[in-house]
Amino acid sequence: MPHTQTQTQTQRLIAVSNRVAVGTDGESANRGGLAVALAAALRQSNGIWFGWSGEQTEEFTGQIAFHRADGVATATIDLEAQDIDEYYNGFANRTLWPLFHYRLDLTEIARDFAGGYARVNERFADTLAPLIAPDDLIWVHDYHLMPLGSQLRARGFANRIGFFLHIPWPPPSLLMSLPGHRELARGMLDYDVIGFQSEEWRQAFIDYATVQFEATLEAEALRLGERCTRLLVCPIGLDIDDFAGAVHSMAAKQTESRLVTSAVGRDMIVGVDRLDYSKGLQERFAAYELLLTDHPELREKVSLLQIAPPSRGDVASYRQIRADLDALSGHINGAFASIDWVPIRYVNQGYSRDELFGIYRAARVGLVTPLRDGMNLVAKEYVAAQEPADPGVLVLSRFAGAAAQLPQAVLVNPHSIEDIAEGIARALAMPLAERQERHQAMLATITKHDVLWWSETFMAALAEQPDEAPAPTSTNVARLPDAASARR
Ligand code: ADQ
Repeated sequence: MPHTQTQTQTQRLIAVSNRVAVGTDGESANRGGLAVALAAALRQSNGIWFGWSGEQTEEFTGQIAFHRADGVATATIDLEAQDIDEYYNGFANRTLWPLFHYRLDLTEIARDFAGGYARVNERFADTLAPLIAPDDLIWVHDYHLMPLGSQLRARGFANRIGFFLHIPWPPPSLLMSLPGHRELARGMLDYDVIGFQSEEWRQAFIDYATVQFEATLEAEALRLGERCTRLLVCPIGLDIDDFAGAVHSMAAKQTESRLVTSAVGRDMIVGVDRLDYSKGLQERFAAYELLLTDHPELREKVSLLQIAPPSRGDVASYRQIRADLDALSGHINGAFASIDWVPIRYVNQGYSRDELFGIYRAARVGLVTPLRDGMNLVAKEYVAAQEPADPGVLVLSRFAGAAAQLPQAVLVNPHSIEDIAEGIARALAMPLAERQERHQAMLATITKHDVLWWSETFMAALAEQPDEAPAPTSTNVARLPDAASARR
């Protein structure tokens, strides 16, 4: 049934994501920015967060486990082994993730994967359906659940339903290599609002939908028949107050001073990434090797700390990258180390937010060089952790969504080891006044467009009735810095 009433802030939010990122035992399992932002919106509206528990069950029953964690109601379901293989490890992580990160070479096309993906999205829709009231706002997250909106429409739900894509949307020519691409993309137009991390991903979606479906662009919405989908550029941010609050924590101070003490007279370069082929780690290591080769004066004067906890170990391409990086770091250390200097410290574990803050702060250069990334929060965390009077320099991939918001970083082409090496050398030599100026500008952006701004902006668009939708100059859409003003 169509909405006619004016919507208010009190409408209940149902957030849906593959995993629910708050603990089910009263503890926070993963207090990432997403958890914080959604938790605030969910608490405010007395909402529910629905998703997979992460647990496996013998046979799917659709039984929902309800919990309350940190004041947030969660509803989770268990999946059976075949679902996890075909939907999560299969279509999500072996088909969509590589394809949407422009890695056609790693994209696995398998009918079972597509079938499992459709089945699990139907299971999500069937299980969620009884929880939905007519006025609820539904916010679906990420590439695991793209068809969920159309699955809910097929079950008769006329609620406002929005979708946020955390990763890039690929160019049409890449997407078209996926069997079933039309159905997948067509389903997206059943959402009322789609949020993208950057204008580039939004434009790629428009390019595809206007050609494949003859959808028409009206202001910032795509119209296809009766349905109108608003396309929002809404970059995710940090929980800035919480993150910057780590400056007072004992763990941050201890970690920073431990690193500073161990690196007397040396500049530390830091990388912090999930171990993933999209993060450009092999190229990064090769660039560091080139830096040491071309700049002998930097040997013994710099060190690279790369933190990369393994992820998705069930997928072969992830085991491969791990083996590659072990070999590369061993090779570089073998070639350059001296009795009291190790060029690369490569650490495969996770750290707490406070420890990460201390690590970022001790580093003269933050090296963030993904080959492709929806946003990249590490870039923002590195900037937020710096001491404004003596900040380090962010070296950032042009192909991360974050580059559109942070043109004051030293932007590099992550495919070119020469460009990365030159960027690191520039960062290491940068005078204090320039470092301060660049840092100040980036910090202002990160502070203004934090994670609460992100969720409030999306929620405002979701709650808006179609005839209330603003003209294209709306101020609730991120006005991103002019890329032309970017300094290399
Ligand atoms: P990710 O690909 O996981 O996220 P990213 O945005 O960098 O990438 O987020 C990683 C988070 O994990 C950061 O908050 C970081 O601090 C944390 N992390 C990484 N290594 C860690 C370690 N060793 N110890 C502890 N914490 C660690 C996806 C998309 C991104 C998008 C986000 C959010 O791929 O492009 O920015 O979602 O939308």
